[in-house]
Parts: sequence; C-alpha cells; structure tokens
Amino acid sequence: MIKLIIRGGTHAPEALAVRCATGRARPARGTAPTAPGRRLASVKVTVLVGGVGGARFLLGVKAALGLPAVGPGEPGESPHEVTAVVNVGDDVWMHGLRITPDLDSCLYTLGGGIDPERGWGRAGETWTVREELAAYDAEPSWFSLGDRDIATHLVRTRMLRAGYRLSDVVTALCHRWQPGVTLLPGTDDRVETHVVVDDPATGPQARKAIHFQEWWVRHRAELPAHRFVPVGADEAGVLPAAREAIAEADAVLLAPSNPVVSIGALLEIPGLREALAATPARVVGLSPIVGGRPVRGMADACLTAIGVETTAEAVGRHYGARSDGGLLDGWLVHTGDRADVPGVDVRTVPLLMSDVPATAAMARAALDLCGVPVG
Ligand code: FO1
Repeated sequence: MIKLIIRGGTHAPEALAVRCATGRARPARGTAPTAPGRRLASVKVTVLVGGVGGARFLLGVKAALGLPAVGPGEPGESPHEVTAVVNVGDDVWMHGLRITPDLDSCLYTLGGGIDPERGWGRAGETWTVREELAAYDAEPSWFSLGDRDIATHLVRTRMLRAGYRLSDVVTALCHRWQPGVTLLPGTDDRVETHVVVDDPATGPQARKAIHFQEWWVRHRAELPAHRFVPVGADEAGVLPAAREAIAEADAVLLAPSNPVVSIGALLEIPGLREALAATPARVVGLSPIVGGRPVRGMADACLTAIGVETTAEAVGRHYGARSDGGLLDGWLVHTGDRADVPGVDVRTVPLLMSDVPATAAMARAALDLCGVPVG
C-alpha cells in the first residue's frame, strides 16, 4: 500500500477518506418525504461550484445554515451539512506542479487564507519563486505562483505522484484548512477544459486548442473562442461521493459561477448531469449575470462562444427546466432583472455578494425556493 507522510503522520488513502470538514458524525436521515416548505431539523445542502464566485457563495450558504462562514465551527453548533462539488476543468500542470484553482479558492476562502483582493491564492503572499523562475526565463511567465501557494501545490503533486486520488488530496488539505464543508472534486479523473481558437500563424483557417488557463489568464479571454473541449471526459466518471451527495441532498444549488467553464465543465463529467436529473431534491440556480453583465470574471466571453446571450434569462434557458431534460426547478435572478424560463420557478432577489450577510440572504432565498426554509 502506498503511504505518504504528511505533517509527521503516516496516512493511507483509507485513513484519509473521512469527512474533512467538521469531524462530526452525519445525523441519520429521516425516512419521511420532505413536504415543501417544512422546516427540517437537519438539512443537507449540496452546491455545485467553481471559481471565486462559487467559493464566496459557500460562505453565505454556511452562514445561512448557522455555521461560521470561515472555519469549521464548534462540534454540534449546527446540525446542517454542506457539500461542495467543485469544478476541476481549470486544473493545470505548471512548472511540474498540479494546480487546482477552484478547489484551492474554496479551501483558502473557507479556511481563512484567501487573498481577498485577487480572490485566488494566499493572503500575505510573497513572490520570490516567481522572480527566480523569471531569472531563468522559465515559461510560462504569464501564470504566477506565490511562495505560500506553492507549498499547497507541492503537497498535492507529491500525493498525486504517490498514487493518491485527487479527492484524497483534497481531504488531506482540508485537515489543515478546516473549511467546515465537505469539499469534493467533481471527479478524480482528468477532465480539463481546453479552448479552440484561431491559429493564424499556421494558416488563415487553422485552429488550435489551448489550455483554459492560457486563454483566461494569458489572453484575458479576448481571443475569440470557437468551442470549449472537456479533455479526458470520455474516460472520466463522476466522483461516487459527489453522486451520493447529490442523491441524498435536501437541496441542490448551482452557485452563481461561470455557467460555461465552471458549472458547464462540471456537467461534462459523465454521470453528473444524470445525478442532478435523478435527485429527489429540488435544484435551484443563482444567476451570475446581473444587469446583462457578469458579476465577476469574463463569463460574457464564454457565453458568447457558445451562442448564449449574457442575460439572466438566457442563462436560465440554457440550463433549462428539469421537467424538460434540463437542470433547474428554480432560478434566482437579481432584483430588476427579468427572466421567463419555461418550466422553471423564477424569483427575483438581490444577488450581489457584497458581504457575508448579503450572500447568506441569497442562500436562504435559494433554499426557500428548494422548499427547505432555514434561518
Ligand atoms: N489568475 C490570474 O489572473 N493570473 C495568475 O497568474 C493566476 C495564477 C493562479 C495560480 C493559482 C491559482 O489557484 C489560481 C491562479 N489564478 C490566476 C486564478 C485562475 O486562473 C482563475 O481565476 C480560475 O481558474 C478561474 O476560476
């Protein structure tokens, strides 16, 4: 059996495959069906997330459930449970290290280590390694790894090379960061988003595929994208724990994350869309588009590439009604926006994550629409 020593302890994968968040035993599930609107003593919420918006939304979900937004909370403080199924499409190899930006944004945000300005990477970061790499002309120079952040990538890469699954690595990293939610990658397999763009250097009609990070960070999503390709999806499968978290949830939420390269990339993982279709819980999404613009990031470039308008209505229609083979039972749009999404219960609430209380109010509205009122 492969063993890895982390922080003085010797861990086998079996030993790591435990709940990383609170260390609390999961309360037994009731057998009676949930009547819409009935207040449950213990609520299981599963959230599909990606990127900075997803990580920040989780702070609000925790707060809505009476958990401290940051950190694990006290044992027994809240009977509720949050599981985040996190996008891995942004994951990339850089300088021989495996980088998982969306998982790390969740870890650092919920664990109190995030840089609040950037929304990614560590607070109090220094950049000595970046400077040293630049002195060697070591490419890629357009992607910055901070010194503190690199320690996370070193631990992750070492564990992956030792044969651990990504989900085992996340569990191990949660021992340090104590996010207070169960963090799960959508899959243990490699399903990486690549972007097809023009390649004028090769010929007038030529195209090439570049990694999502190159398109996003190096080109600031300004190169017109023809399509997004989930490399590896053919041979991948949804993480069994993620499938179970969706199947056993009282409420499933789609965070206000990028609909194409965050939520959309998760949906490319075989089995995930099916899990959403089959869950007895209601599925409610929150629009990341407010007043015809992304709240954060460059989702408009991604939506344009797949032929979807940058409006809350168009994204809601793109997700579609679960009753019609789509994803949604409910769709929250920002106050002042309107959306007619056939077969979907649309409500209007403030959707700006300006602080934790505002984000908690969004989460409460979403849970309410799921028929699971809290707070
Ligand atoms: N974003 C940037 O704009 N520039 C960077 O150099 C950069 C480095 C980086 C390193 C680690 C990490 O976890 C995230 C990083 N990001 C960087 C953010 C990341 O590219 C994207 O914002 C996400 O992948 C989109 O969700």
